[in-house]
Amino acid sequence: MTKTLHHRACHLCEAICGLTIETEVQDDGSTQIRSIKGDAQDSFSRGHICPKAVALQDIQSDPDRLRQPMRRVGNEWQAIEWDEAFELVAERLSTIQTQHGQNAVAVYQGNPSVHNYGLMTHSNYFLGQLKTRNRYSATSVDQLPHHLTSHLMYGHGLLIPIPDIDHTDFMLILGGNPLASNGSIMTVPDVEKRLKAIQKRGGKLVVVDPRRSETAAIADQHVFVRPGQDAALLFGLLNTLFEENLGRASHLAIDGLDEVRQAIAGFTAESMSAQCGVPAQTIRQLARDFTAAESAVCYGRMGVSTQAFGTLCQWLVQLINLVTGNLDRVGGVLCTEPAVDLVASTSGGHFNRWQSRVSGLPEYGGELPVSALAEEMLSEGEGQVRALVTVAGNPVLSTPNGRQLEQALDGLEFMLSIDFYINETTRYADLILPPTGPLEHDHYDTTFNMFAVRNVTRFNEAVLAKPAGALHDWEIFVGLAKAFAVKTGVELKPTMAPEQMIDMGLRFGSYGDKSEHKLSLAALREHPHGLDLGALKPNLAGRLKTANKHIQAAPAVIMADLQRFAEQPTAKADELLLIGRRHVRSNNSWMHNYHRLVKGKPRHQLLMHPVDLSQRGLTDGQLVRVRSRVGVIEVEVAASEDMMAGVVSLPHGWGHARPGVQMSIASEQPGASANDLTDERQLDALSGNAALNGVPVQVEAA
Ligand SMILES: Nc1nc2c(c(=O)[nH]1)N[C@H]1C(S)=C(S)[C@@H](COP(=O)(O)OP(=O)(O)OC[C@H]3O[C@@H](n4cnc5c(=O)[nH]c(N)nc54)[C@H](O)[C@@H]3O)O[C@H]1N2
Ligand SMILES: Nc1nc2c(c(=O)[nH]1)N[C@H]1C(S)=C(S)[C@@H](COP(=O)(O)OP(=O)(O)OC[C@H]3O[C@@H](n4cnc5c(=O)[nH]c(N)nc54)[C@H](O)[C@@H]3O)O[C@H]1N2
Ligand code: SF4
Ligand SMILES: [Mo]
Repeated sequence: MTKTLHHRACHLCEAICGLTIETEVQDDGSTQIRSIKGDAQDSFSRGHICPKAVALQDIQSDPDRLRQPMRRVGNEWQAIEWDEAFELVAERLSTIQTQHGQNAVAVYQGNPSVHNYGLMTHSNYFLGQLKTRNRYSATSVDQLPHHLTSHLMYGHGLLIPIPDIDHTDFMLILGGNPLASNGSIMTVPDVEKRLKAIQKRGGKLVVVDPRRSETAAIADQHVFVRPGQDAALLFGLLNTLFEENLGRASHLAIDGLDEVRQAIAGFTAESMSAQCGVPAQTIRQLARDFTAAESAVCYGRMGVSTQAFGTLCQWLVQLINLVTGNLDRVGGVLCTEPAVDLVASTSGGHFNRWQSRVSGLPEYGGELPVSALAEEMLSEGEGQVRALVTVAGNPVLSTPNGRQLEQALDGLEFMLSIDFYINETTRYADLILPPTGPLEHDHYDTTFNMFAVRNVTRFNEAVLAKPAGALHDWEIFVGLAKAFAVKTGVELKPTMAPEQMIDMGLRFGSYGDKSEHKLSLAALREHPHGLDLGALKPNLAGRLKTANKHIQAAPAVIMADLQRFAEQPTAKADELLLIGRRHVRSNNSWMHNYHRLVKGKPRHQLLMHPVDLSQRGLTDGQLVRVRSRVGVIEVEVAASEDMMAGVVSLPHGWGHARPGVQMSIASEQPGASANDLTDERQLDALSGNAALNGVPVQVEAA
């Protein structure tokens, strides 16, 4: 029996750890995975691995994973051939568009899309042909405020400054829990060691979070904040920096800073304190500590982008780094210089060129906010959405008011899902096209090298051969594109394989043919543990894509949003506010079907402070009913001293008890969906991003 060692980056989350995977050919000719370990020879991840990567073998062997196209006939699923499937899609979608217009077909792309390079290179080969304005993705339940802020301030939505975690002396984290998430818009394998290294070199870690998270637990200081009110805290911080003259000059050309200073003059630490629940003295001291450090990073992630003032938060984060001289500075925040550079090779994006039909929400980069998707299906009239294509997503569990979306999906004329599970969303599809599994295709990270804390690059071959009759995601898109082009009489430009595109990206990039590195696909194949291209360096002046090559500190649409902030209604004292959380053994909605990840005590409970429990006569472990404007769920409650009083925490991605879901292990421990409570009308109105955090709820005994 032949054993082989493979080196492979893990692309389940943003950390892109190197793995060493041992396979063995069996007597019957099949190949089995023997072990999955961290790759100590990857200089970036240094052997780090988490439990999700070990479960890659479970994804591979999962009997519930689809391996051929499935067509729904009534409540039955029937296998069909690929060509027949492509023909069916082309026929149904072209007919619907002919009858009702191009916008009658909507598209939703989920999170794994950006982790799968073939999806990145080829999804638009087909989806672009649909020419619909109803494009949606997980971006608007996640990081949209980051893109919008970078687009407005730096001229490109992907030009996002990354914490220089390995060199900083002070790290202020708001709304991120990297010990559970392994870092986000900060690709940082081995994050716990890197955070502790800050402390070892005499630096400080401060976490702002309504829950004493795993990251807060190792921090030097943890500050509780009222959910959804980080903007108030950040205004107080920035105001203190101005008022106490704590700023440091920047080498960058900046427009609009005086305008900002004047506009926020009234937002003092004292006036912001009640709103965010942080004492004014704490806010002022935080500003002083931040500037006293030789270098410092302010980093705000998921928890602060998915709230009512998410874009203001991300803008304020940028300004705090900028005003203290930490933007584009070693030990502060720096932009990457990736080997395949989407900032250099694409335009800066656009915002609010058109709006959603029903609620008038703004597009960003050609996509509309997903909170509008259900109403675009349910509201009759010209332009109503009648068909949907989902790609690597599960919006029923991952977008606000999932129950309303279910109702909308049920009324569609046609739905196609490109996914390998029959889950809470794809069960509504007429047709499911399953791609190869994660170890069956090769990998180059087009997305997360852009956000890594070092400049790194790595190409890896598939670990397992593509099974006979299977197609990769990109091949599915090529098949769909061809069938659709024939049906609609469009002449399709030829395409090439993803790896050839990467080869071109590498060779034309700044480490390519014209550089000393001479990077190409062939060169990367010789370095299966990845290549380190060095620490991040100051480079922003040369990378800015604004018209006058200056940083725009006071973009007009952001300045206009200050009014909305100032006018927000004061919160009711007695209401509980719902927030979310992640766990290292869970991955959004789709990794609950692997025994090794879900075994042990349940992790989907509602966390609640003991005082809030006793006030309601509730006890630890009991079943409770949680109610919001849009819905009600039942879930077990767990008492937790780590919660801020008045705040409850529920992880998203659970709620697998829906009929028709074919995920046997996930269904045994279904949990409840946080997004049966989140509200599609609660938005960061500026960007249209969903405000998933800070949702008012009531909790009572079930
Ligand atoms: N309340 C609340 N809601 C949230 C969040 C929260 O914190 N709280 N987080 C939000 C965030 S940050 C995100 S990113 C979204 C995620 O939301 P989504 O992206 O909608 O959902 P996922 O759970 O990531 O589902 C991924 C799907 O892709 C499939 N899949 C996996 N790999 C592949 C592949 O290679 N190819 C194809 N074709 N399919 C694949 C899986 O089977 C699964 O069905 O959820 C958001 N929703
Ligand atoms: N294990 C695991 N890793 C993952 C994922 C996963 O599902 N599981 N998902 C991946 C994805 S798609 C993403 S986007 C990233 C996200 O990665 P992170 O941004 O690190 O997200 P979370 O781990 O959800 O941490 C968000 C924190 O925000 C806090 N929070 C909630 N509301 C507020 C608020 O109003 N203010 C403040 N200051 N804090 C608040 C929560 O308590 C929580 O601790 O993780 C990625 N990595
Ligand atoms: S942290 Fe875990 S899931 Fe993320 S890349 Fe590393 S091994 Fe994979
Ligand atoms: Mo995400």
